[in-house]
Amino acid sequence: MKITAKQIEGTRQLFYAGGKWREPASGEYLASFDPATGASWYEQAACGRDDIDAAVAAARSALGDPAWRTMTQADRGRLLFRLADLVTAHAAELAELECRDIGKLLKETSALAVMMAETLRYWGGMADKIQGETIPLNKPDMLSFTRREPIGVVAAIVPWNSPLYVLGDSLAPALAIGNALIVKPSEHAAASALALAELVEEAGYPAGVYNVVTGLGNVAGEPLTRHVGVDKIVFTGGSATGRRVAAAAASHLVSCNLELGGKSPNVIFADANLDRAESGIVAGIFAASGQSCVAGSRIFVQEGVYDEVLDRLVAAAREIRVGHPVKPDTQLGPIALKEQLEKVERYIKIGRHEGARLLAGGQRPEGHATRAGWYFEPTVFADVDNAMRIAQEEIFGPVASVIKFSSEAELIRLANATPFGLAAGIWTSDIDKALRFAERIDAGTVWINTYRSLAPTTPFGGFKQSGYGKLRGLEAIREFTRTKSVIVDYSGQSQDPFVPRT
Ligand code: TXE
Repeated sequence: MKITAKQIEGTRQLFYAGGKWREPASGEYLASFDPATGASWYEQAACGRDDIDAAVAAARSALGDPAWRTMTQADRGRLLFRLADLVTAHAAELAELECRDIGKLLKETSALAVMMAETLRYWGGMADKIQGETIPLNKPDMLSFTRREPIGVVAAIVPWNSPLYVLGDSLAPALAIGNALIVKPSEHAAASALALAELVEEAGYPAGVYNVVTGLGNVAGEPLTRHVGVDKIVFTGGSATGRRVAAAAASHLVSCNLELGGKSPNVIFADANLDRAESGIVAGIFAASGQSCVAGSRIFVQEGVYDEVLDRLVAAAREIRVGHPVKPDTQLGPIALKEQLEKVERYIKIGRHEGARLLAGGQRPEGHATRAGWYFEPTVFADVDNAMRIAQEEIFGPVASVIKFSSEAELIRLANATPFGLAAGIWTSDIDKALRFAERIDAGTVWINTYRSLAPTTPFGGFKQSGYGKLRGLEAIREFTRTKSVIVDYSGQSQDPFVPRT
């Protein structure tokens, strides 16, 4: 791989379309910053409308290329297995690139690269099992059958928080099914999508099946979502941008998937195993510095154990080792972007102003190792009211808002009182209570006595303002195919032209 952290440092990276590395038409490049130091470390092409046109033309031509169009489903599966093996072989380099780009712990980016390869293998196995149905008609000597066809050109707009892993959720089904893909990675985290282009090429994909356009959201992303040559959009990112993407999709009547933010409840009942619950709560809000769409940022604690859980959580927050993301003993790395760090700081002021009790963190840490980068201490707000902004709005940082509740009915009411509906967690030893919660909560994913457990086999996507459409699992087949119904009359008789064949 040529695109490794060492090799791209200080360089300009071109964009990738039609199997070629290209200069952006603007001739301009954008700096990418290393959150651990705050310094620029490479530059990416600032793509615009002309470059998007080129990428769409390349993808459309791949769809017509017999090497891709007539490739058997089994062979498309084999290609995905080959790509999965290459990702596995280069997981360390991919992990290092992402760690530099977004400051996520190297051990987490390493795990995510391996998980992305697993997603590719899941869809590699699926490729030759995607099939239509034969449907009986209420007529003799007639039948209908369905074909599941690729939709065409899929645009995947990817955020900065888990770029490679999120990309895998679109890439794997899109290519298993025979679509062509254009990736627009975040301007803050493009390196892994670019590096992947080398592996896609090495795996043997025809040119134009995988393309990467880099640059700003409104300059490169928006024209891509409005392009009439794009047949499907998969967007993962913030809710405000999600609304713009949905409007762009509507402008040329194509469907889109929106995987947006959340304000997920993570609930501890008094009968929970508190040791397990504590680690699940910490995993939910402090892992990845809280920059996760499924972050369990509203922590509901039942009154009988409220003080004990608060003590545990505050002690755990204070013990978390904040430091450089490459160091193996670091538990919390920097925030990925300066703007994001400033957003977190704004919410600390808001929380204080709203009257929540700040029990831990709330500021940038002291100390030499973390002075230069965009670090923030694990933060706990107690006595939060669910109506406060720190309980309603996505902060996307290591900030826990702890809310007390008494009864199950009150909990369901409060937990559902949010515009979002992405995920939810519950900690209890009472299976009846857990299942009642799973049924009544408005969330696309519910975790019982676990949190942040993800699998390529299990549909994922939010309710309410967390978006729509499902990635992962069998449900994703629908998202990346179009169904064609074929009706056949094998009676050998002419039909009455004036009576519909109902
Ligand atoms: O995301 P954006 P940002 C949330 C989180 C964060 C907030 C803003 O709360 O603080 O969103 O983050 C591209 N047309 N999440 O500004 O803007 C952009 O270039 C087409 C939650 O970084 O949503 C990038 O590739 N594309 C989330 C991608 O959209 C556009 C993960 C996401 O950027 C565009 C990240 C446009 N008009 C942030 N504008 C999650 N669901 O996990 C931007 N983009």
